Amino acid sequence: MNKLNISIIGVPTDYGQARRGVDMGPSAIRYAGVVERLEAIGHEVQDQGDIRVSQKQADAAVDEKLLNLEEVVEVSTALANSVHEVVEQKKFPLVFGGDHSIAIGTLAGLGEHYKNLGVIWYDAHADLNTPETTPSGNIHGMPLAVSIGLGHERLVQIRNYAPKIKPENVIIIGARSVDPGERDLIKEQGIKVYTMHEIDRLGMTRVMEDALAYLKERNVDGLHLSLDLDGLDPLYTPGVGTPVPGGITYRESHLAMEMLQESGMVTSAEFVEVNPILDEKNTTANVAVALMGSLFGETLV
Ligand code: EXY
Ligand code: MN
Ligand code: MN
Ligand code: MN
Repeated sequence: MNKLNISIIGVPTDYGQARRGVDMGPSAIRYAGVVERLEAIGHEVQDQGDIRVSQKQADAAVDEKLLNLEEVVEVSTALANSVHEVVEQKKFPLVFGGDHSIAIGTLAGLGEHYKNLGVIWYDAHADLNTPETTPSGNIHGMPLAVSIGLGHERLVQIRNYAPKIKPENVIIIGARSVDPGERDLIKEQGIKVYTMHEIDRLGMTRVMEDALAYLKERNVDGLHLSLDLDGLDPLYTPGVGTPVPGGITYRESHLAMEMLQESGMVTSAEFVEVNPILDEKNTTANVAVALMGSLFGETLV
C-alpha cells in the first residue's frame, strides 16, 4: 500500500441547507478517531484544522432560490484556496463537511491541477439542481451542477475558471432521490449514474468494477471521491439532514471503499453531511471513519 501524506481540512458550515448541526461534522469525525486510525495504517497525517466560517451577515439579501449565497461563496473560496495549496504541496486532501455545498470549494481547489479529473459522487441525491430547478433553494442540492459549470456565476466562477470538471467524468453511485430537472441534466450532460436499482441488480462488486473501468478508459489523471453519508441507508447513518430509505448497506460501502483503495486511483476525498445533532451516539461519524479506514488501506490480517 502506498503511504500518503494526508492533509485534513475541516469545513464547519451548515449554510448549504436549513438544518442546524451539520457544521459540527468535522468535530464529530475527529472525535471518532480519524487521525489515529489513518496513522495506524502507516500514513503521515496532518490536521490543518478548520476553514474559518463567519457568522451570517444579518443584512445579506435573501434569495429564495439560493439560500445563504454570500456565505457559501465565502466558505467555498477559502476552502478552494486551501485545497489548491495542499495539492500543490503534493499532499492528499481529505476534507470533512459540513453540508455537501462544500464540494463546490473542494472541486474548485482541485480542478486547476488536473486536465481530466474523475469524480465518484456517492450519494442518495444527484446534487444537480440549479437556481431554475431547485425545489428548496438549498445550495447543498447544487454542487455537482455548479462544478460542471451550471448555476449562479458567483459559485461557478470560484477561483475564476469554469467548469471545474467534465460531466462525462462523473459517476453517481447510490442515487434514489432525483428531481425532474436533475434527471434532464443527467441525460443532457451524459453523466453516468448507478442508482439503487443497478446496485441491487448487479451487486456492488460489478458496479465498482464497471465504474473504475469506465474512468480508466477515459484516462482520468486523478480521482476525487465525494462521499455523502446519506448515500448509505439511514439504518447505518441516521445522523444526516436528508435521509432517504432504501440505501447502500454498510458492507457494500466498505466493499466500494476497498475497491477504490485497490484501484490506486483516488487522489482526494471528502466526507460530508455528518450531523451529530441528528445522530445516535456519533454512529454516523464512526461509520465515516470506518469507511476511511477501508479507503486508505486498512487490512485485518
Ligand atoms: N434534491 C433536493 C434539493 O435540491 O433540495 C435535496 C438535496 C439534498 C442534497 C443532499 C445532500 O445530498
Ligand atoms: Mn497554484
Ligand atoms: Mn449530497
Ligand atoms: Mn445526499
